[in-house]
Amino acid sequence: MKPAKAALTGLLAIIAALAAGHLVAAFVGLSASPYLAVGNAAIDLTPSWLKDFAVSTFGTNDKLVLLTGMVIVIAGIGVAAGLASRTSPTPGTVVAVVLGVVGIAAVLSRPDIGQLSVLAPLASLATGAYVFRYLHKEVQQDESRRGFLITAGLAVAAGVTGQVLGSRTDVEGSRRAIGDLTPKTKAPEIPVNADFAKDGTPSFITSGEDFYRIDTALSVPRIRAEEWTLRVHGMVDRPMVLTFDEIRQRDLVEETVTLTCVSNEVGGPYISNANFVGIKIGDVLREAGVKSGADQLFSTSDDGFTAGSPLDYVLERGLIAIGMNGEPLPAEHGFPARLVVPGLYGYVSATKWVTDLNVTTFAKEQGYWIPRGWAARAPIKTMSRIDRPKGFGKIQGRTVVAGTAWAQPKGVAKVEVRADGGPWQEAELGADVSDSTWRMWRLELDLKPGAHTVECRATDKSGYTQDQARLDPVPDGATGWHSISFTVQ
Ligand SMILES: Nc1nc2c(c(=O)[nH]1)N[C@H]1C(S)=C(S)[C@@H](COP(=O)(O)O)O[C@H]1N2
Ligand SMILES: [Mo]
Repeated sequence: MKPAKAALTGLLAIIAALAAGHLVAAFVGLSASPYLAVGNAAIDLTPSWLKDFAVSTFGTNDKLVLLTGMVIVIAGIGVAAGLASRTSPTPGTVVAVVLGVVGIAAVLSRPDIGQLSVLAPLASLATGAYVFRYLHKEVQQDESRRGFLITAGLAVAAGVTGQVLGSRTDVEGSRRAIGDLTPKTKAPEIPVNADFAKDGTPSFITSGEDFYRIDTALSVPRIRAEEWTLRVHGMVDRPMVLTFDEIRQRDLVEETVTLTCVSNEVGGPYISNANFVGIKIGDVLREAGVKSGADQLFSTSDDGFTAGSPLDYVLERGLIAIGMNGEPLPAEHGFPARLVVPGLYGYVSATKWVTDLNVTTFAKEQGYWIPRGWAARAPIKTMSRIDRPKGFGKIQGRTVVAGTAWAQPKGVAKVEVRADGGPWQEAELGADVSDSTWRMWRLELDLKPGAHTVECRATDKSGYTQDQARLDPVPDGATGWHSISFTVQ
């Protein structure tokens, strides 16, 4: 057999094998693609000094460098296997089987991949062995041209189809593959009297679908956990790169935290509450060793959004969250990981799809919204909202006023309500779950038929009662008492 034809036989067989694996992986989770699984296993096996070197040398191209290197190695193996099989197809078949087994081992070694995923490297093994023997026979019968063309065509079609199908379902596959996130420290059980949902407050825990969503992303960044990394650098002694697996293998904590958007108007909807699972940023930063003089944690998302958080807040209570309400984060809320810092508005803390943590100073870096007119430092203001009655509603019978109050991280101590400018009356409060969460309240009023206006105001645990002055959300959050007008019939 001519060397060129022998080499091409090996090369095409290996391409066909990878393409078949990629196609099957589109259905069982793209990270099961033998090609990607071997790459990810290589990343995991890489010592962290080499990883840090690759990231600092090639930046975000480090993955491209790795995958290109793998193409060259794999092509080389294919050519060598072909050349070794000039008289008999056995050596090439053995290579196909050995590579298939390596692929299976790579897939099985990944803790984030389900059992079914093994079908992808199995498909590669079978295709590689079959195509190699088929081409080998065609070459010996001098009908190689047709065989080469068919194989190349089918391989390209399978690979492209796998990539298109796979990258579409990709993120959901990656989320599913993660399965349950079991925190070592669970958030305390939410007592039944934490909300007054039947009186019109939101439910204490907001579901992923109901959770408010604010971001600058035109399309939700689609990042798979298997390929995601978080870089920690800047004013630290030991820069680090964390993978999703490294984070989930640490002691996970669960905390109930209420997120709030600075652009929320008085009475507005941009506030929600969830059980977040993750690790303490403080633990990571202490491992990295924060240098003196740093006062800002500057976080960057995959889509380029940035936020700057005061380092003291972050060290005390910041989380790198990978789960929300018992599941991996929903794609819209930052999958695979986001920051959650109780007490800070989202735009200066809650970076979704976070990929980079830079320990720096406020003097040096400005987050996305700061040059656009918003304050660099934005702790959440003590506020409250009336959820029922609805504005301009009509009420039959007794009047129940119910709502929400928040003052993360101080906590809500008291909510008062008044009708028609009369005396303030203290509302009944829902269970005090955590100072990082909202607190629900309700009050029954005895109002005569006719038009009425009710107002509410919260007092936090530091003793501060929220300001009456109506301020716009720009630059650091709205203030003012929420009021609702309605009619009792
Ligand atoms: N990547 C990214 N993260 C982001 C934002 C963004 O625009 N891009 N918006 C922030 C703002 S302003 C808020 S209020 C919170 C909202 O988080 P949520 O959409 O999960 O409720 O995310 C923060 N994180
Ligand atoms: Mo926000």
